[in-house]
Amino acid sequence: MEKKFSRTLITTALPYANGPVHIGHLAGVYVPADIYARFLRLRGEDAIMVGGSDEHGVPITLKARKEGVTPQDIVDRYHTIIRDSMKELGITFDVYSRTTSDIHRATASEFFRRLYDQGKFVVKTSMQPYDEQAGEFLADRYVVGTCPKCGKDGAYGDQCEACGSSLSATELINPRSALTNAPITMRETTHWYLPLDQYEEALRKWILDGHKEWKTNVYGQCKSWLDSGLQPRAVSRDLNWGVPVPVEGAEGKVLYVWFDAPIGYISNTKEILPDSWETYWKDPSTRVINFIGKDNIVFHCIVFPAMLMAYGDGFQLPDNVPANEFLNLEGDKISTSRNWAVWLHEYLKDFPGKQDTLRYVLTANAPETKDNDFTWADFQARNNNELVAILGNFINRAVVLTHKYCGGCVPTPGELTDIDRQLFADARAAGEAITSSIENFHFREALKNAMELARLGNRYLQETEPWKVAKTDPARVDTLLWAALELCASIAVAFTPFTPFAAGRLAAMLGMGSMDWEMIGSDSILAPGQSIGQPELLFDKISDEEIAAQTDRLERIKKENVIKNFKAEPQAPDVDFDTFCRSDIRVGTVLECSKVKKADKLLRFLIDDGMETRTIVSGIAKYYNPEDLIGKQVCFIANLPPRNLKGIESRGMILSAENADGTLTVIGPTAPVVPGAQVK
Ligand code: B3M
Ligand code: ZN
Repeated sequence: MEKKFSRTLITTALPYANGPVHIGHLAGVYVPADIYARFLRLRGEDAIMVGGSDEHGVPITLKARKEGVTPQDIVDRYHTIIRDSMKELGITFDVYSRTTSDIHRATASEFFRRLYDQGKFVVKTSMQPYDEQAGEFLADRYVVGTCPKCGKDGAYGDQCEACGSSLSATELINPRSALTNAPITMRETTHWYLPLDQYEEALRKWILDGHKEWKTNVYGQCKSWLDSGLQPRAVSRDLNWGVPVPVEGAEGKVLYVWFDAPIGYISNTKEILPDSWETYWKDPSTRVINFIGKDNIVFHCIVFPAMLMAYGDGFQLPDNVPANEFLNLEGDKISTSRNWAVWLHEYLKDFPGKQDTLRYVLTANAPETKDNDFTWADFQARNNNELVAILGNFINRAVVLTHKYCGGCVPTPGELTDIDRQLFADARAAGEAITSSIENFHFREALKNAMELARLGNRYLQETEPWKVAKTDPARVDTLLWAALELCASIAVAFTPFTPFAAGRLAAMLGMGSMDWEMIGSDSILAPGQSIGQPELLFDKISDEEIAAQTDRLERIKKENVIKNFKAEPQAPDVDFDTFCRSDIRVGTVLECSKVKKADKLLRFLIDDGMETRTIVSGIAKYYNPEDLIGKQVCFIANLPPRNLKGIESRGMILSAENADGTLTVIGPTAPVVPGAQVK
């Protein structure tokens, strides 16, 4: 294929430094970007991958306030966790920087100033919610109140989560500040707006006519934004955390986080290439690829390109924006606030040395065309049945057989037969399929084609049976194992983008020198006579216990969330006092407690009620070990008519409280009392 571009600039969405990164970020952005970058480098292309933490924005200030620390403390903490964990996963950023760096603040500031000086902004004055107590303007999200649509309290100024309506802060009934709970007032404020409407035509042409090859999800979203007409967007905010608006009289105002964040791609490039960064941004023979998640499409395809158009000076627009859909976790949307995620830094602790497994699973199951689900069962199955049983198994067989029959050296091949030639032809075809899939950002398909190499190898050994041939034709064994080892070398190259750690160990085992993408399918990567290393397992099985530890954790989190979100039932209608007093509630001591046969819900109690021994049957067997209740004091209603339950006469009802998750806890006195004491 003719190469149209001289170099590639790969950008990766800047994760907010208000939490660690999770598998959703990885599957959506960082793993595919890294596969792409490693692939281009193996092809000998000039490619750089830039990234960094997005350290501005309201959520960071809120988290800081909640913890009683500064926003800088928050971003320092998470920037370090994010940077280190991505490095450990083998994401090969050429630079991973941050938007609080001096170079970024200067770059973003200059960018704004140039647009300002050239009159590219419109200025608008509007009324915005203000918190008098905190002395701050509030973003819509930080105004709470009663939803005008469904009447539930706790709706946000931008949305009611109870009924799903989109709102604006001024529509809320009894609007209050989420910071201080004080009632809000409205104050006048002035901001700078980028008139996106002025760029609409140019954007339409560039995307709708010029980039029909973009992924349908990306193209479709752009089309629907453009078709509904673009509006001017504010690019400044009233906030004390961010890049100050570099204009006199703009004290207390900062650049909107979505204005400065994409400029981070430019600052990051400057940081590593202070002298040649412009080549990567302004030379038309540079290709720019933005890796992002679907929620960032409008900013990368509409807003940032409009900013670049407004700036001019030769800045190139992205060539492609291969945005991914979302990854869910065990059927539920990943959520930082609900802690419903697999966090990368925790994964690395729980599965040391298993970076490749995560990379593999997230690629095999990447949400490229639709939302996908990560499950621990699938994670285990893909590791054990694919990485171990197919890929690891082929490599291991080839290396073990070489030690057994060829003295641990790459043998010299004899004459090749059809089956040998076919092996290399198939491997070359798989290599070409991997290449074109990666070039088209179809990473799942690329990985499938890479696995095809290992399948080919297993089939080859199965069909040629070197262990049998060894008895009759030792020279032929040399050819067979030579071919198998050459295929192993192809695999080392092909898997470098996907599972770089295993690929590196494999290359070392085979004594390979430098790698080149074109080697895939070649029959002359290895030097005959060269000794190879001892067989080493590239992948280990993941046990049921390891998986259970993860699913138990998720169960626990689910329960915690149910309890956190519990809303008490509204109070029941009043009863008069005399009616209430007719219930005779007593305390009794449990003398005996046992399961009721053939009734898995029921426990049978013998209770000392101060007068006699009373039998009560209660439906709480799921929540207690009967022995644990013996000797405890419980409250029960003493004057209910007897009931027959599974052939036992139950005289009364033991009182329990129902927790948010439906579990029952028996109610008793907080200090011992005499059996038969009345509850009043
Ligand atoms: N930090 C949003 C996000 O993490 C934002 C991306 C910025 S990319 C310039 O979804
Ligand atoms: Zn509502």
